Amino acid sequence: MDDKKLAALLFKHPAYNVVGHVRPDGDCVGSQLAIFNILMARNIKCNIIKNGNYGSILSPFVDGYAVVSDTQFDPTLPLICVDCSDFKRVGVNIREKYDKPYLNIDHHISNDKFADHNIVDASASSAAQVIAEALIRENIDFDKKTAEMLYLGIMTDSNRFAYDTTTLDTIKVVATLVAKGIRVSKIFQKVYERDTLQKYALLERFLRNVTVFENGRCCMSFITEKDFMETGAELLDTEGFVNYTRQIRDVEVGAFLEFHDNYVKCSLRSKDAAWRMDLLAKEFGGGGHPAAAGFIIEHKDPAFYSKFRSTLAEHVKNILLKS
Ligand SMILES: [Mn+2]
Repeated sequence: MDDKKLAALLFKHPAYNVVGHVRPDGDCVGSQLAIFNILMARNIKCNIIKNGNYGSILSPFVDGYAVVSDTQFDPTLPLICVDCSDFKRVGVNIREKYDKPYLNIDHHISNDKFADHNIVDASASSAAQVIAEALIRENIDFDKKTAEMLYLGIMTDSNRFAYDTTTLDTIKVVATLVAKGIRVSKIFQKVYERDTLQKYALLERFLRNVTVFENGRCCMSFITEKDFMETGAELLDTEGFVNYTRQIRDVEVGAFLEFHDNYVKCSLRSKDAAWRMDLLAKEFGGGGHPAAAGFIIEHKDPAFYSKFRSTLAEHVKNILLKS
């Protein structure tokens, strides 16, 4: 961490824009809304920039907040980025309006410290944990609503406290959030128990495409744009699908590919950090964490699925050789 004082940075200006990465997830939204609440409590103006669809899961969290579109924000305000490993992650509309963001709050190991001020902790489960730890460390007062948003970010990014990223520090932070009066079951249900039949129809197709290879160590599956169209499922319904590829017995590495008309989105997960999913993702211009990473490429090559399958097998072989 190069900047230790969140309060000094947050309470310096009268107004801000706050943004997360495109295709916002629970950590993005939780971190943005937490920042919003902290600032509003001090009469500091904060605009949440919407740079993607929140979907039916995250929309209820955002309802009632001042949200501006990524084409209509005021670019003269200092920009706070949350949960972005690099500035590209905020999307082109925001990037073209800023030379350099004001503040970068993140937890990706690949974070390139792209802002004037950077609060980055790669040992944290989530950007929300980075924010929560700073609040606690600096004795910055925050309310129950803020605690709920921080919990949302930590719960979703740690995969419900199942990943190794869930450390003693994570649990300590959560203890403080629970002490604020949050109800963890309420937040859990709001995220994980609101499935639609459309999502299950998409999941059915995904499960049909599951294949295991490389002596049972690797698993892959995919869905296509057509699957979304025919099932009526939404983009964010695939959240968590990749976990099925990893949770098969003996599988070490799982990959999930979404073939859209103009791009392919790939999510990578491994049971152990030693499989370095981040390095594999990097080969395709992506990034992430050692056990959870991903990339998006422009879709040009119809043979990408089989090519990627070979690359994945090769990657796993190379790591086995080194161990
Ligand atoms: Mn995150």
